[in-house]
Amino acid sequence: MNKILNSVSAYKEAKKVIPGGVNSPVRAFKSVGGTPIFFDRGKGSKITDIDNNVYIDCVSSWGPLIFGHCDSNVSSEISKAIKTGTTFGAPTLIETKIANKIVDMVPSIDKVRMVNSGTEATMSAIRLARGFTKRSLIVKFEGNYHGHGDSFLIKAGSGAMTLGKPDSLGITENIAKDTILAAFNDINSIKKIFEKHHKNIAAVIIEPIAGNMGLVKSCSKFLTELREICSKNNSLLIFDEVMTGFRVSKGGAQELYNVIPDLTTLGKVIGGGLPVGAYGGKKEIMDYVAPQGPVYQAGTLSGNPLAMRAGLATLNLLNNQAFEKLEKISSKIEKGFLNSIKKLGIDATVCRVGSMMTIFFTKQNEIKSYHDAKDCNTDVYSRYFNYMLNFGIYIPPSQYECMFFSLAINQEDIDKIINSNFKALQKIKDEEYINWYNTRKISQ
Ligand code: KE4
Repeated sequence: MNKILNSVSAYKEAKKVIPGGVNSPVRAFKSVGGTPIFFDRGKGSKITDIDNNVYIDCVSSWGPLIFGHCDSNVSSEISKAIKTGTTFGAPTLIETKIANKIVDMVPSIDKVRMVNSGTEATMSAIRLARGFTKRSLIVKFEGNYHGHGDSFLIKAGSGAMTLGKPDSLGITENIAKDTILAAFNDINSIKKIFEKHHKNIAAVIIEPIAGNMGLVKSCSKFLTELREICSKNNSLLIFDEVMTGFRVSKGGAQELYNVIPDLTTLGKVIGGGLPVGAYGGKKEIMDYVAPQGPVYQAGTLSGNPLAMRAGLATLNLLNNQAFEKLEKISSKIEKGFLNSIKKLGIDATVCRVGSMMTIFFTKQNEIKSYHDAKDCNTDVYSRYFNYMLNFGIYIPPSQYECMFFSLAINQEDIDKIINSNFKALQKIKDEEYINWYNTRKISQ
């Protein structure tokens, strides 16, 4: 067992001055138990905790670190900004450069505004949608997470789902009434909502590949039909690609599915590990954003050269070869997981798109909805998580999150991840046998 005494004492100290001892709830290990691990350093595919335990990182800081920790190209760009100035609160050339890069890479984006987080991007996108359409209602999907903006914390995924509280205190009735919930992958639930509210719906926001209830793909026709319904009703379709943008392909999920939204929100990879978000879309919509148009949005550090240099360095490295390599890494891991599940006869399934993957502990063959995900066995997941942690593999501390593989993962790492998964599943199988045997003994 890994010694984590320093994390234990660090957590005690942190809780005295930080709510829950963490700066984001999902880091608190609430659904997997035990003390959250405090990390000290990372390099490539490895991260080291403050007790000097080394792990292969399959979280990548929840997605941003597609090239792994301390990538030399990204680091050298960051060091340039440190010497020339990290922020001016005024326009710089690099902002136009990264904007042009995003316009080139993302099919739906003619113009883009940089912000500082995915939450800022999604909050701004729905304000823009309401301003552009002069309508108030927003439709979101159960289990989708779009950051912690008031309008979104209704049956949200990610940390809200992990903590078993899909809603949040502090959201007023007035705010909640303008958010309507639909069922993911259920086009009839959308049709019913539009039949009732059609002229009042400003936008539908969706994770085109859901990553916040674990990984749940959109069924092939679902996004196409959603696009048609929004167009027919003059409601905007917003793809929240904070997780999938520049992650599942150069052009994100919209490129994979060939469905073009009106607005796209971005984050994570776009900042190369520094705080960056963005929202963009069709020129006629984006021109509504201040100071060009009447929809206000602003930010002291939006587009700061430090973060832009890290982001642009990352995007410039994301070529076809990078995605081919990432696909090879990810498919090998997926295959290894599936072989072990089959060999051991474990009730589990794996869902993967590109370098995003989730192992679900369930008897279901496929997870297609929020309710499918909710029916998974989170107790088994928490035991699995702790076994993997002790074998030196860091995966998300929640069944309702995704693994994110980085390009820094090598063949030795892949072998270790697959072997550790086999050992962890073997332990679960042994536990199940022991439980079955003890139950049988009691019943005699
Ligand atoms: P941030 O505000 O955390 O940068 O982005 C919010 C957000 C928006 N949209 C999607 C699809 C997202 O996945 C996120 C944030 N993702 C979570 C992980 N599920 C961030 C981790 C955390 O909350 O600590």
